Amino acid sequence: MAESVVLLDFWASSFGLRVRIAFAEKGVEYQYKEQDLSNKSPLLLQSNPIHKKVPVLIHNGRTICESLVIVQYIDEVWTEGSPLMPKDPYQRANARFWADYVDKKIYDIGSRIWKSRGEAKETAKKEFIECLKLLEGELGDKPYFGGNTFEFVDIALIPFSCWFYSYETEGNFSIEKECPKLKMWVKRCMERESVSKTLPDPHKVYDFVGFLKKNKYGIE
Ligand code: GS8
Repeated sequence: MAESVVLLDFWASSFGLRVRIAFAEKGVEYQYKEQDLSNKSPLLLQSNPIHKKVPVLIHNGRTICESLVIVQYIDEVWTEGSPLMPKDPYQRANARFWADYVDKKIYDIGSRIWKSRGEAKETAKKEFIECLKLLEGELGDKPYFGGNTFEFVDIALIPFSCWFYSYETEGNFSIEKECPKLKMWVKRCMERESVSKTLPDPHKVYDFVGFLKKNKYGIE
């Protein structure tokens, strides 16, 4: 029986982009089903009844939710190509720690930059730069978070880079100036086809941020 691999996703979702990059790294073909998050489909609601969020992977009729869980699942099921998780248990635990750090911080703080004003915006911006500096410290002088190979933490973080332009423009700061090594890492990752062909144009994301501000949050 032919395999059925279906991804429920939304084009600008950094979480969904992780899954798309993981599939590109593995060279796995899948059916992409764009979701309308303002009017969720019965398929999405049935597939992720707990969180009702994308991404959702439906593999041979069985659903897997949560982007980092899905990336690890992909790595375990499609073993061809280079592994996405480090081999060594300590390195693997460390990778999970930093991916979890990205999850707990970047999206929420980044969103606060463009959703807030005045003092709150300044606080969010400061917190965001602090997070990036910590991540830059973990990267150190390595080409990737995974050392010489593009791995789990790289996949967890790189999708947010297409939102960086929005955070910088809304917050009036420069990631290149604050965290030059992290910016170099973004450029290095963009040299990979799995990343450059998957990530949307940062200007398109910025337009989307403008749309959300106006239509969803009522802020100018
Ligand atoms: C987060 C997914 C998420 O926030 C993961 O998969 O890693 N921890 C989860 N998905 C958003 C789209 S990206 O902003 C989503 O589906 N939102 C719909 C909603 O909140 O109603």
